[in-house]
Amino acid sequence: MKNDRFLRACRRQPVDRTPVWFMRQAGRYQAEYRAIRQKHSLLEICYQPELAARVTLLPVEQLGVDAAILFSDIMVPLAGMGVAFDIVESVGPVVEHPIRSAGQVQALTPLEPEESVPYVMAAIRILSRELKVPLIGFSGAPFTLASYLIEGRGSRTFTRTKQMMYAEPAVWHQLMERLTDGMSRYLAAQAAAGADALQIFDSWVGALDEADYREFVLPHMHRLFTRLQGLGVPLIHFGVGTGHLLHCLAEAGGDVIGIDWKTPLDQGWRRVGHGRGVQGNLEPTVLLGPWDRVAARVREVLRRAEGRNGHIFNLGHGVLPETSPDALRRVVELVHAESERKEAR
Ligand code: 1CP
Repeated sequence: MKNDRFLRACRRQPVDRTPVWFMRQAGRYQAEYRAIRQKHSLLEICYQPELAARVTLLPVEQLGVDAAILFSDIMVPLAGMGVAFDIVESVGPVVEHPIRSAGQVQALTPLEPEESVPYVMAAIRILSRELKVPLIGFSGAPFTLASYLIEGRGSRTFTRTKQMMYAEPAVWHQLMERLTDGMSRYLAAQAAAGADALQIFDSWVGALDEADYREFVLPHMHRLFTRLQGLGVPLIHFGVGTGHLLHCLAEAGGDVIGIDWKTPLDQGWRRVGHGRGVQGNLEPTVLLGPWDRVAARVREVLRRAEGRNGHIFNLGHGVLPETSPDALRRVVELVHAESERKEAR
């Protein structure tokens, strides 16, 4: 039988132990991943289902986490919408022709996931046969994807993205609608192929204030979550630097809201509302420090969760490449040991 404590926590049901997984749990901190990357580019891994499945499985075997996340990238489905891009060493995604005009938005093609990104669904089918823990499928959220499409690469200030929002709101909303439509089809196809839960990464939306989030993002996210609700799988809504927006993220949708490390978990959970689950929120960099400090900070996160149903332990953002696999393994053990509930179930 599959380990279901992650799915039970998503639904705020009692669990025997707090479930734990890590964003970016497959990656550079693993010697096995680095060895595979010597031979294959990141996109090659994404495009070969057997390879993507193998990389997805690595941390599950090594760390004992309670969920797997599909190895892919938020940019991958955009290839199916006619966007040419690459993922460049130590830069990240680079878009060949950044979107700056209404014509370019109109030229985006509707996503047909099974036709244009069949390898993603093939990897999910392999994994749902092989895994003993639930599989998390994912996509980028429209704002975060739009920021890469408009800036052409990662950004610290999101100047051009905001410029389009303010100066050409009609074009902005049209782009957000296309991305919302594409990602809702993409996520539905992942659930149909066997993904047990779906996480929507709005990694960079913390760059907006509440008024701009409400005007330029929330209606699209609300539409996305409304469409996904019917799939019957738990939905996780995550962003970084969103302490000031957590109530808006909850309003937009998601069964579980991700909390980054800058907001204490109990405060974040109050802002989200106790009627939802939360995921988080150990500061990822703490893992580079001595074990005593790591253990104290893990206990602090659990203390702030107060044993309430609906907590999924994670980092506040992705695992850093400098992290030792051993530290992650010990965190999994500690979370399980500290959170063991005697009379659950
Ligand atoms: O080869 C490498 O190791 C390069 C680093 C890398 C990795 C491991 C990139 C380039 N993408 C990925 C895989 C990836 N991307 C996963 C699966 C790994 C896992 O979680 O186990 C996932 C979920 C993503 C999603 C992703 N890509 C996000 C959202 C999550 C987040 O971290 O906030 C974002 C923003 C991206 C863009 C991206 N892709 C790669 C990099 C270095 C970046 C960020 C660049 C930037 O700062 O703008």
